[in-house]
Amino acid sequence: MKVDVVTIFPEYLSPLDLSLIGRARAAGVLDVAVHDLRQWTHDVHRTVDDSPYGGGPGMVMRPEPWGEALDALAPPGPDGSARLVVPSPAGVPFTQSLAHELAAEPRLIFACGRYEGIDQRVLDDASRRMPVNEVSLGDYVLFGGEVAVLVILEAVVRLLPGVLGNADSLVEESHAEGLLEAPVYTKPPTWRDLPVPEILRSGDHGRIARWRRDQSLLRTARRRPDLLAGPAAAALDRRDRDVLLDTGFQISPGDMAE
Ligand code: JAH
Repeated sequence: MKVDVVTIFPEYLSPLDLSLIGRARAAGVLDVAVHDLRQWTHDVHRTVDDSPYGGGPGMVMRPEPWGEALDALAPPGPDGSARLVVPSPAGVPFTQSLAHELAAEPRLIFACGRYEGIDQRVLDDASRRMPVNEVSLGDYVLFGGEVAVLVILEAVVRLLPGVLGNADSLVEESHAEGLLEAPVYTKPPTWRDLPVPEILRSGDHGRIARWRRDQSLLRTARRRPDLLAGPAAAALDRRDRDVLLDTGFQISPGDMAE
């Protein structure tokens, strides 16, 4: 996979040289290039922003440098293989499912906005040539898209073949269940007077699996009830429903499988 990142703060992306992403790059699975947007400015002050049409606070990123950057990295014409990803608090939620989609692309371009964001015409123009995804990591506002790109790339790169061992593809499958994971423990059996739940040391794999399922259900009901309101509810069986009902959690009949 080839990845280009365009930013006015290239040094913010230096964590890409470290750890697993650095290892994926060393292994040849991943080729990342970080570009300074200001290389596509022409004025002496290398201006990238201006005041918003219609008024309002802050500044907006001017379209011209972005247009030249995207023309240089994904030239108009045949070879339409790149996909543009733009982190924004106004984007669609970034999910594990979108991470899988992006991991299947040969070429990703990330555009890091700053200030109040990028002139919308940059995305409208790019979308005439390539798929464009404005994505949000959650309902909070950062200074800019750089740290969001690090998060998205970490989620995508660990899915690339040859980056991780199989232990992690199992974690993947259980998250695909749409429930939060049960708590985990390792040695020692008691630590600071806190014992590991006895059942996990019992060797009874059937009871352990049921205990973990119950913990997943109860955690999800308490912490992320939204996950139990949608399609995840359809994957709940009768026993799951009884566990939840015992705790007073309400599931709409329409959300349940029969
Ligand atoms: C802020 C451009 N959902 C996380 C997130 C992603 C991007 C931004 N903020 C939050 C952002 C300012 C300018 C992007």
